[in-house]
Amino acid sequence: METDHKTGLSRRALLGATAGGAALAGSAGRLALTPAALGLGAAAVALPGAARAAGFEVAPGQLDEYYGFWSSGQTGEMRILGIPSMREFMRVPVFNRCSATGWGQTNESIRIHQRTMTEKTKKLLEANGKKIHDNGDLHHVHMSYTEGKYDGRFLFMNDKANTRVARVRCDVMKCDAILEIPNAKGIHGMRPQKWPRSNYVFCNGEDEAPLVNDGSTMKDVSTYVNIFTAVDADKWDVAWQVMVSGNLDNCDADYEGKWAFSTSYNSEMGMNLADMTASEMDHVVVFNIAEIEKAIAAGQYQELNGVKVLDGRKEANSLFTRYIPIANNPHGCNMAPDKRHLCIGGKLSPTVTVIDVTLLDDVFYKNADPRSTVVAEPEVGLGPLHNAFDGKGNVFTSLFLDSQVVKWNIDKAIAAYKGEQVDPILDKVDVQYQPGHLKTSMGETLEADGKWLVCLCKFSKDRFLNVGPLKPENDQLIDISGDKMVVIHDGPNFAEPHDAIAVHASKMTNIKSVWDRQDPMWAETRKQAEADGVNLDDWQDTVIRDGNKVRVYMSSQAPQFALEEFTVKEGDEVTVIVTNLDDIDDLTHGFTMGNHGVAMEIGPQQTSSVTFVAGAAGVYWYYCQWFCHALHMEMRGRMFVEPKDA
Ligand code: RUQ
Ligand code: CUA
Ligand code: CA
Repeated sequence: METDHKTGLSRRALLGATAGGAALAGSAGRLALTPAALGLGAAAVALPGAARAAGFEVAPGQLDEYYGFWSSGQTGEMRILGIPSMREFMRVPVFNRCSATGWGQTNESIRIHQRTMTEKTKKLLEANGKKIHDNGDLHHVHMSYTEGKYDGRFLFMNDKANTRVARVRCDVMKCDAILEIPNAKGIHGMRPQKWPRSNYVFCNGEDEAPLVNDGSTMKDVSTYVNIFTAVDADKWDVAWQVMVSGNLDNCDADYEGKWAFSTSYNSEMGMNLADMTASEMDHVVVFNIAEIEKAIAAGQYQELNGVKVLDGRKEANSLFTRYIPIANNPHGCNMAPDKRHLCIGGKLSPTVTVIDVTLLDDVFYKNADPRSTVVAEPEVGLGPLHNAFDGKGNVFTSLFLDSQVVKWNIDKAIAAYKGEQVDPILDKVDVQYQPGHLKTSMGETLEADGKWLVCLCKFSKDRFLNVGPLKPENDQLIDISGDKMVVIHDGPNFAEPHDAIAVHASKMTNIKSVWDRQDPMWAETRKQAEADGVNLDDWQDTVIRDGNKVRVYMSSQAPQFALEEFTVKEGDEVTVIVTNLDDIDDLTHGFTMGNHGVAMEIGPQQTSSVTFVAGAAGVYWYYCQWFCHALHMEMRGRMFVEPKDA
C-alpha cells in the first residue's frame, strides 16, 4: 500500500474517503443517507446499558443540571435547552424577526441592529426598501471565558448569511450588540479567546472577494482574499483583521492566549467544487496573537473601511501566521482541555489530525517544518467533522458519512502515530443520522466533565412522525459517563441547529428575573422621554405631538394599560412607549396594535417602544398579547385615527 509520507495516510483510505465525499456532495437530491444506503459499512454496534437509558428522566418540576445554548442555523435565533432533559426553554431572537417579542421591530432592537452597520450596507438596505436584514444563518454559539472557564457574562454568535457577529447578555438573555464585519465575507467559524479572558472574538471569513470590493475587479480571482477578524468583545468593534491564503472554515483558540487556529478547505482558492477539492492537502492557519498585536501597536497596518488590516498571506512571510498542511478539505477545529492538543476533523479524509500546540513556537521562531507539530492522525471513520472532549484524554468525533460518534484516546493515537501497536479507538455508537457538531458537557473549557454529549444530527428521516418533505433535525443526547456511549434521547429540532454548548447551571450566576429599570437597552428611549418631560419610572399616560410625529407613553400594570385610548391622525408616525411597572417574576405584558403588524414584549420593569405609521381613519384596538392575568383579555384599548384634514 502506497503511503503519503507527509500525512502518514494510506492512499486507499484517502481515496475511499474522497468517494464518500462525492456521495456527500451528491446526496441532497436523492436522499437515502443511512450508512447502509451509502454502502459505507457502519459497524453494527450493540447498545449496552439500555437500562441506563430506560431509567433516565428529569421529572416534572425538576431542574436540569446544564444549560444548553443552541444555534439555530437559518432560523437566525439562539435557543436555550435543558440538559439532560433536552426540553426547550427559550428562543432568543438575534438576527431574525420575532413575532412574539417584536425583535427586529422594536426601536430598541433596530438600534442594536443598525449601530455598527457599514455605510455601504445601509445604502444597500435603503435601496431594497429595508431597515435591517431580518434573517441570519447562526451556526455557532460560544460563551465568554475567564481563564479557560465559562464566566456567564456573554454568549457570542455568528451570522454567516450577512457577515455579522452578535453578543447576547447572559443576565437578561437578550442580544445587546450586532456587528457587521467589513472587508470579510460570510463569517463562519467563530470562537472567543479563552485566556486570560475573552478579550477577542475570532471570526472566520469563509468566502473570497476582492479586498477592495467595489466592482472593479470582480472577475479577477487573483485579487480575492479571505479575512480573519478579531472583534473586541467588550467594545464590540473590530480590533484588527489579517488577510490569509486560502479560505477559513472553523476556528478555535488555545488555553494560553497565544494562538488562534482556523481550518481552510479552499487553499486552492477555487470557485467551484472541482477546484475546491483539487489539492491533496489544504491547511490549518495558526495566528500568532502577540505578533499581530505588536504590529498593530506599531502602526504596521493598512486601513480599509475603518479597520486595521495586516497581511498574513503565505507570500507576505510575516510572523502573523503559519500554515500547517492538512489532508484535503478539513472541517472542525477543536482545542482539547489538556491545553496541548488541537484536533482537526478530516471531513474528506477519515482522519483527525492532532497538533501539539507547544511545538508552535519552533515553527514561528526556529523555522521548524509546520507538519512537525502533527503528533497523531488516527483513522477514525468516514466523514469526521467535529471533536468534543471529556477532560480525561478522550475525544468524541462525529462521523457524518458513517452516522456514528467515535470515541478515541489522544495518548493512544500519539503512540500509534509513533509506530506502537495500539488501537486508539475505544467505542463507536450509531446516531440518527449524519451528525455535524457534537458537544460534551463543559467540554470546551478546562472544566470538561465527561458526563453528557449532544450530537446534532442533520437528518432525522424515520425517527419521528412524518411532517412532510421538510423534516426536523435530530439532536441526540448521549451518556458518555461510562466506557460505552449510550444514546438516551431523540430531540427533534427546527432548522437547523449547527452547534450547541453545555454550560453547568452553576455558571449562570448573573441571570435575572426582572429587568433593572436603568437598563441601557432603552437608554435612548429614556433620553427622549426626559426631553418630553415624561418620567419613565412612574405611572405614564401622556401623548406628545411633535409635528406629524406622535409619542404615546403608557405604563402597564396587570391587567391594564395606563391609556385606555389615544388619538392620532391618518399617516402620523406613531411611537408607542410602554413601561411595565409590574416587578413580579414572569409577569410579562405585550403590546399589539391591531391591523398594523405591530407587536412587542414588555418584560417585568422593562420599557419597550415601537414606531409605525397610523393607517386609514377609524378605530383600532390594541391589546396585551402575553397572558398576564385572569383579566388579560380585558387588557386592551383603542387608537382613534382621525382623517387627515380633520
Ligand atoms: S459548521 S457541521 Cu457551520 Cu460549525 Cu460543522
Ligand atoms: Cu398584560 Cu396580558
Ligand atoms: Ca481543498
